[in-house]
Amino acid sequence: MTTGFKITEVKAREILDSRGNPTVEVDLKAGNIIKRALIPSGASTGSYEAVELRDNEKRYMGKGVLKAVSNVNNIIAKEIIGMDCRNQEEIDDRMIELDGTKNKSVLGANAILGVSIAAAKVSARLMDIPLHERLAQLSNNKNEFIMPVPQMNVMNGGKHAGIDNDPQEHMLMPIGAKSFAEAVRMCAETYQTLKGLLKQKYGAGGTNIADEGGFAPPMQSVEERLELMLKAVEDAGYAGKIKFALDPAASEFYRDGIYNVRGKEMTSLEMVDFYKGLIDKFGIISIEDGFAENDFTGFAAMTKEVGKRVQIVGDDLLVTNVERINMALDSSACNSLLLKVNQVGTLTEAISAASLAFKNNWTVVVSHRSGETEDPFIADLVMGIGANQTKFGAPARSDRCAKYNELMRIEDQLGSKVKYAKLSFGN
Ligand code: 2PG
Ligand code: MG
Repeated sequence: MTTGFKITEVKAREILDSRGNPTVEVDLKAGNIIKRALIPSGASTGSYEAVELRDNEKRYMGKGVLKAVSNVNNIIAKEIIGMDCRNQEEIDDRMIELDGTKNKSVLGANAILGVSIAAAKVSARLMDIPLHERLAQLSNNKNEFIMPVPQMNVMNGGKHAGIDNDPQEHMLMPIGAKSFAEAVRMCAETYQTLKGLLKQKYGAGGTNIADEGGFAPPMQSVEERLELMLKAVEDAGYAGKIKFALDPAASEFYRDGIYNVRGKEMTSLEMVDFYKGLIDKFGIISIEDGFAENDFTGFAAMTKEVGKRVQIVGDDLLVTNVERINMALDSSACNSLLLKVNQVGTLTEAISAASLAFKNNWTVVVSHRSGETEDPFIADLVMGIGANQTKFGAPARSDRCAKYNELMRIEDQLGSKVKYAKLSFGN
């Protein structure tokens, strides 16, 4: 190994995320380069996710992450210092071994992931290549780079807006854009148009926003939200060019075999009909977590009914985990993976999850968490692995825009060589 690639310092600290809760950041040094990774945090988390270690003590209402910080500084650092920062798999394996559990409950996925991502960033810089190129190397992606189609969450409900028994995300998908910058503009204009419509209808209070920057007006149903979104798209001049996606996050309103959507109780099969109605009426082309995390039967029924024309995405269902993806493949439960690195806790494992999805002709959507930071890492990740779709929240608030801005920079730097993704569904 050239000594210039040897990891010489690893240092974690506690910082705040976009919700004002503590999270972990890690600085890692090799050669003369120090890079930093900031870790996001979910609210509607799946029960099969890797463990986000919290202190459960008085400070920060139990949400402190000093144990995770100490695990990086006192346990992981000792093992990792001296390793070659280019050996991503070895670094990640070493941490997995050190933790020794299936769900990273000893050291914490938040501790481990910080080191994993920081190592990838430092290696890219030392190899003198852009981060997205380095991530393409790590994921063995030899295709041309393609700009992704974003799913932008402009109307928030459910846990992210503090409403019970309510679908969570109502998103714009600008499939008719010619470039990523144009996709961002189309969605940002629609977002501002929607803001105007909400202000007219409810006054200033109607434009309050929730965790991911989308509006959380006092509306009673998904239909009402989608209707206003449709009007905003038309008023902004993008009819037909922007389609819709939903993430109901259905585990949050499922109990004892019954889904409760704002007081309306439905079985899995009734939910399939409910979604089919929305798909036809509003031009929805993607539905994530339309069913609860263990309702493989509901997911499979939905995929069978509409899976040829609609993207059926597994989030809590799959938790970026190869074992869960294999279960979904066995039961034909979905046709798309939502990829969240902190659900599994290392870059290497997240890349394996994406590879398995691609190998089975699924699509992959690279996603933020509802609690985010200013780290734009996932923008490089979507380019690197060639996922073609992102989910980064509304085109508002710096924690969300950091990712859109990073992708616009990458597009600008790649110039005319880079094309905007054409999706295989929804056209
Ligand atoms: C989701 C995510 C991100 P959270 O359900 O897809 O939008 O929410 O990070 O709260 O799990
Ligand atoms: Mg989700």
